[in-house]
Amino acid sequence: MTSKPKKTTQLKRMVQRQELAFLMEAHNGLSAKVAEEAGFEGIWGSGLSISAALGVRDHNEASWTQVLEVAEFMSDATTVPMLLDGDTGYGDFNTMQRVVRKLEQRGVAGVCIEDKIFPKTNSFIRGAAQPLAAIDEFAGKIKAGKDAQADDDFVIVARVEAFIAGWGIEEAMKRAEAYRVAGADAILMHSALRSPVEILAFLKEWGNRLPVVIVPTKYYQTPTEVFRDAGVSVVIWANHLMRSSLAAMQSTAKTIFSEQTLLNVEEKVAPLADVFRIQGENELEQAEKRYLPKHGRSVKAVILAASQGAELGELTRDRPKAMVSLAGKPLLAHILETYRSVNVKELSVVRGYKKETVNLANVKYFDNDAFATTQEVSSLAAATEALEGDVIVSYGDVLLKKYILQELIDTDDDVVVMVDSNHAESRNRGRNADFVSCSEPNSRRAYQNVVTLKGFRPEREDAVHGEWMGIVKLSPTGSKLVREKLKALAGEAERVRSMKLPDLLQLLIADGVKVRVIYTTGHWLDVDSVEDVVVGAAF
Ligand code: SPV
Ligand code: MG
Repeated sequence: MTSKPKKTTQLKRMVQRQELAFLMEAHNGLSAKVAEEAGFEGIWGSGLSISAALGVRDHNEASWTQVLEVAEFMSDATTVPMLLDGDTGYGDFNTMQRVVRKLEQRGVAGVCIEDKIFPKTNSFIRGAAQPLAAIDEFAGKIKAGKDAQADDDFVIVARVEAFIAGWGIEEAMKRAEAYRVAGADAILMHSALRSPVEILAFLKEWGNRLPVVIVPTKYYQTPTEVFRDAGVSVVIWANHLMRSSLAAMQSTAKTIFSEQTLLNVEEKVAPLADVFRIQGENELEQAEKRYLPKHGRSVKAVILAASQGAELGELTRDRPKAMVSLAGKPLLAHILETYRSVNVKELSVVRGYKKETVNLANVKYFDNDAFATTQEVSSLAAATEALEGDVIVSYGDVLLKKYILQELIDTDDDVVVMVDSNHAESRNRGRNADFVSCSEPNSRRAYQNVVTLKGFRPEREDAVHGEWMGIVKLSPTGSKLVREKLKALAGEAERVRSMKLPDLLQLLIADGVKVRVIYTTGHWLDVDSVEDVVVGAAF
């Protein structure tokens, strides 16, 4: 493995090479990681974005050591170099020297300073009213910075604000040249116009004296090819991660505020799994395996997929229902994917009808060869070996949203079932659903209490509290209870033959086992008609 050059060297090469380079704005560790993951070779630690993310103005309201803290998080979070927006250097030449040393210590590859007066304000706010630093004073600051750096490759970019302040090309040229002579590694020429005329005029006159960096926030309509042809070295996309996250946060906050529920937001925000991935949770998990004494539990799944599903007609002539294609892949593949997305990796499938067609990879298979004359409990019994530890048992024809699995994973109770309290629709469709009665109906109170399952198919209509969703989670104790029950039933082959999972759960309840209920509404789909296959494809 060839190791990457140090960050300072990477940045210096980006600035100096012929090929155009891009820096993407970031303002904290997360956005820095996002920029690197997207493929950017380097990061712009934007003063505007960092201050906005901190909830303050781009007016040196955050102290430079506070900016330094943020820069350190960004630098630690990434392997690509960062050019930090150092505003005016936060003081005189002396402060600048301290800033450079501190940035080097924190792994920042370079700093850009602008020729304004401390405290500065953003270039797009009253630009023409902003005073510029005296040229010789600013040149002294650059020289001091270059003298302070311990690493030869640390980059100091001098930013010229002449155009911003309403001065012309002559002043811009004079300043750029003075800063070059003072030792700057590159010139950032800024412009607030909507066209690149000032920038192109400068580039033409400047030639190749030093690499030129630009920030096309206002003249964003210019094709990048124009910058490339004009000999620009680095383009900075200066604030677009901050602005895109602001827009997303505003929309999410508004929706949750007005709707008082997360239902319409959950599927639109980044999944928690992605948050954990970008945080490197995986790495910690590996480290825990190496350094911590063995503990912790992983959840497994057993999926019952033995039946043909004759109600799907032609679709299940040559394969079981679980292998019917939905949006380009088998129903079972969607189910396995959902399990894997919540880190349930040990997956067992019980097959029966046309078992040779149930052949997805990385799954442990159990067979119920008597599928034609038996029911679910016989299939479950075939997988007794997998009923060990924390196990979720579900059907090969039930699609679930992953938060439902996550919710089950997070429970500690011995036997837990999911119940959809919005069962009216199933009733309307006259489906053969597993209606249940619970210790209390779904309500605010139900969220505070532990609701338990009283039983299936209650006789009285008003005792129906919902529909069992065909999913049950067992703790290690719950798994043991089920194994023991299956063993006890082993001698009663005739009885077991016709038993479905609800019958087994009913037996446990009769034994005094508390079956915990978690209520939900929707977000699952029992595929038991051709129409469901169509709906499922969009699920
Ligand atoms: C920043 O991103 O903070 C900059 C660029 O300095 S600009 O906002 O264009 O001044
Ligand atoms: Mg700035």
